[in-house]
Amino acid sequence: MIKLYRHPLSGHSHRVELFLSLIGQDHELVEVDLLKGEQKGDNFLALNPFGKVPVIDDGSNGGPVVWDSNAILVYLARRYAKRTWYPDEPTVSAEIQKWLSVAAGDINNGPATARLVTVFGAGYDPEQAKSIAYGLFDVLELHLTGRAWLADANPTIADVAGYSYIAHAPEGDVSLKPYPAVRAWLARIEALPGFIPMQKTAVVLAA
Ligand SMILES: N[C@@H](CCC(=O)N[C@@H](CS)C(=O)NCC(=O)O)C(=O)O
Repeated sequence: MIKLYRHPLSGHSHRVELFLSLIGQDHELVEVDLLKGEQKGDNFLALNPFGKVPVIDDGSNGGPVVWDSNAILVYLARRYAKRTWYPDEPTVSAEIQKWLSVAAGDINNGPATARLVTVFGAGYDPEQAKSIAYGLFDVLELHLTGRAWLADANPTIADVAGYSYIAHAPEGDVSLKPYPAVRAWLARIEALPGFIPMQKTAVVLAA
């Protein structure tokens, strides 16, 4: 069975857990205690030299260890999912890659970083993170107006990669209220069979 090393409040971990659930793939969750620094211990560094969750170990199915949430989505989609989650037509796969890059860029530097400050007290500049988040949401709102999914006519791994930190942006004091098309897209993901939410945190500032 696939082992998923994760932390319950990590959006990067949640996107992988969400995808495993959406495609109905059996897996075992292995908790990594980030607050105690377990991710920087020798055992975990042997899995991911960057010392970050998520990581999957698919060794029991003859597969690899994969770190990086987006790389894991690509692996799982190609190996276990229906083709529609990651079609290989050049135009669609380029569209998907654009949004995976946005997930690793502005989503990470915007809503994810703003939430790191409010929820975990991380020492980043909250105003800079919020400004990146609102800039991103302005673009997303336009992109999702008149479109159901980010990259194709069906949901793809681009939507999965985008979901967790955008849905939890209010925990970082970033409001989703001005963005009805973004909220409708989140609701469409939440209505998919197999959807599982990420645990909410105690610190929730703006709705
Ligand atoms: N690019 C990585 C980022 C993963 C990441 O930032 N993980 C955070 C949790 S959300 C982590 O493990 N942080 C612990 C640390 O940096 O010590 C991915 O997409 O998987």
